Amino acid sequence: MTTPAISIIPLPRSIEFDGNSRFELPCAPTITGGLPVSALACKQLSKDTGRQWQIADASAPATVLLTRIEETGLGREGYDLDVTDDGITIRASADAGLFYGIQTLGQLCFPNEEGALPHLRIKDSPRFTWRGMHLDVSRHFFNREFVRRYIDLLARHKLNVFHWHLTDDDGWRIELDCFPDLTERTAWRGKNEALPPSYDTGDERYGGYYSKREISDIIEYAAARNVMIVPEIDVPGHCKPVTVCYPELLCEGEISSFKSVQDVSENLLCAGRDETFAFLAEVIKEVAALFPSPYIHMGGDERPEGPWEQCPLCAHRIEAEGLENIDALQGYFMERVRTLVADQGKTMVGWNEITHGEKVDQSAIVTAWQDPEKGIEAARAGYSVIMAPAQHTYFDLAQRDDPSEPGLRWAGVVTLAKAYEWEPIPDPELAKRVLGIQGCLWSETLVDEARADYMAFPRLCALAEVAWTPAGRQSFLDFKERLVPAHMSRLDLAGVIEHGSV
Ligand code: TNX
Repeated sequence: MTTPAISIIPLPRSIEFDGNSRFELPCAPTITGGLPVSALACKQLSKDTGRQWQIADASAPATVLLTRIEETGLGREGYDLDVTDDGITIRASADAGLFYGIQTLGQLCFPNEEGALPHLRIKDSPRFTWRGMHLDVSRHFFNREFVRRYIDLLARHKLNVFHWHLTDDDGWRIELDCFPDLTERTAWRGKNEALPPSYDTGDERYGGYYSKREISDIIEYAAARNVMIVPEIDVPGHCKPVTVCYPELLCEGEISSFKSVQDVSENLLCAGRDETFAFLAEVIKEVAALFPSPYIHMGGDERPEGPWEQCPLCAHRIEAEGLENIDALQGYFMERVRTLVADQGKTMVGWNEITHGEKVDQSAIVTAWQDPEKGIEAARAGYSVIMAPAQHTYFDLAQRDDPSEPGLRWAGVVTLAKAYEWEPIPDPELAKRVLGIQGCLWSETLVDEARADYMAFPRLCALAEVAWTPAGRQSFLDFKERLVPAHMSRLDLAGVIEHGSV
């Protein structure tokens, strides 16, 4: 018997073929059971296969039967999928599993020239519970249609977290009733705007933001696809819009000459002023009410040196709180922020610098970005960790050595092989602290949607397989065979405008 060519990404936990028989897809396939997943499935499968999928009426036998069963032994995101002479059955214990079964079915159906599926049985469930992708919408703005397509593409790759980097020095993108100035004034940059021009967008007025209504719609769109949205409000650095609107939150003293890594001045909130925390309490309260996710990302990365070191108010805070040094002040700041998040019944996530000064409670979650060692350190210190080492997961970095290749290079070049070949749990003893992995798409160089796609794909496909497939089943060579041409044609179909090297 020859193994039929099927190209599923991410590769399922197990696939068994049953002889050489095949099941012919009818011209108008039907789905039964599993509402509301089945309605979405009909839409997606019709688009992907060019056939008219419909919800079956109960009297006729259906092409696909979706069943919720008590226990599959595969968790809430797991499913099993059977193709026999009688048709296709997908079983799962929750909608998430049914949805993922449908994604796999979609890949069995396209590309598929014969219009027939081999008899098989797939048993599948994810390796990690946190399978994320991030998007920076501040350095360049991406409209809601792009964000929806991005979420759809995440879901098709069985990724389940969208980390939405909503605020940074180059634009505030989330509408808040408590501080409407933030979007009215600093969602825009340009020659005559509150924020100066940056990242090649020149003198013209450039920017945009999402209204609360639009955000709620996107949350709903994501939830239907088993994607949780974790919003990020990045503090205390990366806060230029905040300090433009509310300069009273800046440190005292001569601070304008201090610059952040990205060469931005006056983007750091003062740790000595109580007003800073009063401001953050209101912001966090409104963000917590808007997003159903139990997590809020509060940043904590890349605090520029200088302002806190020379600020009399920060010096006073250090003394009053008995803090040892500036690192401890940073820890103090993020721990106070964590408490504000916890007051809203949520858990704070932060970039690995939140461990500086050893003040932040271990209930916070750490996104380890600088290198894998940072993740190991945080896990050893008792934090749950999301592994996002730039060397493997930063898709804003160039994907080839070629100097003409777009993208940053501060952590080297992230080839497709590097995005695929890495182990998120370098030390088995820390396994239970590693919640999962995440890719990041920072947008300094993402001048438009085509460029964003070019940087994200196909590296995102590699990330998805590292996040989902058991380590022992991963093989870069095999992945590439599934990627080209089959999966690349799916990316085209899903609207990916341009893609990077394979
Ligand atoms: C570091 S990752 C940053 C971002 C940049 C990114 C560019 C992190 C927490 N901070 O502000 O956009 O590098 O790769």
